[in-house]
Amino acid sequence: MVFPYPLPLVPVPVSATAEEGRMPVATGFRIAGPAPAATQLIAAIERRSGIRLVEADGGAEIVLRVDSAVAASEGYTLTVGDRVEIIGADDAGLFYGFQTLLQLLRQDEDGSWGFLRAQIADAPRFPRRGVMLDVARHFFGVADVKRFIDSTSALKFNHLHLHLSDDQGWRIEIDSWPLLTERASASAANSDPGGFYSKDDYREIVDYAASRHMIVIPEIDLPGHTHAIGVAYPDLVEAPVLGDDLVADSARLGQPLPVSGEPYTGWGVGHSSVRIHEDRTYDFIRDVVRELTEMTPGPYIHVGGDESLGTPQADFDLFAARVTQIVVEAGKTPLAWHEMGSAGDIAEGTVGQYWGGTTAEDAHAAEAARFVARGGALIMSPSNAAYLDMKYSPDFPLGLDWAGTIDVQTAYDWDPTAVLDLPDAAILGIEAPLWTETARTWTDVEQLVFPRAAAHAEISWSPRAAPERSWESFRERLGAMAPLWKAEGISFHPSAEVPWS
Ligand code: TNX
Repeated sequence: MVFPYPLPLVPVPVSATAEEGRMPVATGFRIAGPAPAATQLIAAIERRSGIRLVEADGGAEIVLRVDSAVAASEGYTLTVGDRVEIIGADDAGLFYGFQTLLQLLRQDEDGSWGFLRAQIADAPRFPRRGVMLDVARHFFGVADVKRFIDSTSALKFNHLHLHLSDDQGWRIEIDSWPLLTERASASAANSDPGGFYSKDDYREIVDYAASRHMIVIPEIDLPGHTHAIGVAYPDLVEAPVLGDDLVADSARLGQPLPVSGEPYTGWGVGHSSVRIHEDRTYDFIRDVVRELTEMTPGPYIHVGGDESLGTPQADFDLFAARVTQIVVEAGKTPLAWHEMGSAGDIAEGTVGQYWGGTTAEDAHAAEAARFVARGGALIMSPSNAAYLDMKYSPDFPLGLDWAGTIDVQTAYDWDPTAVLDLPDAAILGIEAPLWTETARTWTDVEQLVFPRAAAHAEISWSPRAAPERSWESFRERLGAMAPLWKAEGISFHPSAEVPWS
């Protein structure tokens, strides 16, 4: 049988032709290809179906190889006929090719398994396809982060941004400033338990991510979102700014106000700032950036810059210039939330992360444009479409709603190059951030992330002109992901917008 068109693939490939019938697959079938792709595919097929393939040098039914001529970087071709052949343009392309193959693995009514026959040629629209996990508001350990890497790399995401510090806690061991983790890591939002990554933990995450072709971007949020730094080192920060909004919101939510030197467990923002005019502040930042650089093979260090309402504007601008320069001097590319574009002289090449709406306010658009004027580029995270922590609907039990509610269709129906009035080449791609004020458990995280991250994956991978690149097709194909996600134990939210199979 021909699988009812469209083929059940997310993100949808550049080109895909369904062919008649299935190629049966059973235990003992042979697979030939380079490590680690072959072993990763064997493990994934077994998790999904219980079928155990064996590695073989010749005569294999499934052949994997790399040939840079087949597609652009990260691309691949995949043929399922009487055998399977996947050719990656590079190792990442091979990895994405077998993720597509896993989506073609289906069980028949009689219980037997097969790959849907198809011919596919594929490559990504954007080089930067990211997700963010906020481990500061609520902490999630190495095993959870590995799960996150598995489930998002399967959707062809290739960057993992870890939000490692915020008012509520500091999450990464820094040898030269040991009190950060000794004193400021045990706390979290809602007075839940905190935690931190040792350097070995962090390296384990980086290595695991690399084996799934994901680059880790560490973020230390500065100069605001820094209350926890003051719990460890009081002389690095200013006294909390208790603005009217913070006082009113805290009373409404029944949350405490920040108190100097004590852990903060509420969700209010904009009350904390490092001291902008002290040399010791920059000694601290240089040390942290140096140690992060030593354990981060990827090109970026994210220095935050969002919602620094506790920092006077002139001080903020001065700080933005200095902190981005420190990252450049450490040999990395600075990344910052778009507000840092208010400063005239952020370091050249700094990349901005835009979190305004899909209809940009003038001030946000001007700040974003500044990164491009300084030779940098942008990553798009519009909060009313890409934020994974907004509620799906007003009555959804998890999430916030300050940027609106984001159902699956809203997560899908926007275009990264249509938000700002900038050349398409200035947009590196997108990132879908998960802030975790309301996500207290890993199940909470997965409910918010899935299925919306699949929409963001298609926006960042699939060309706008790809056949089937439409909401009507997407919701059908997304529904067909249910058996895969169930086999992987992913607690996705079964939104009523999607016909789940
Ligand atoms: C805004 S937008 C934040 C975070 C919060 C989030 C909650 C931005 C860069 N910062 O501090 O966690 O809203 O949705």
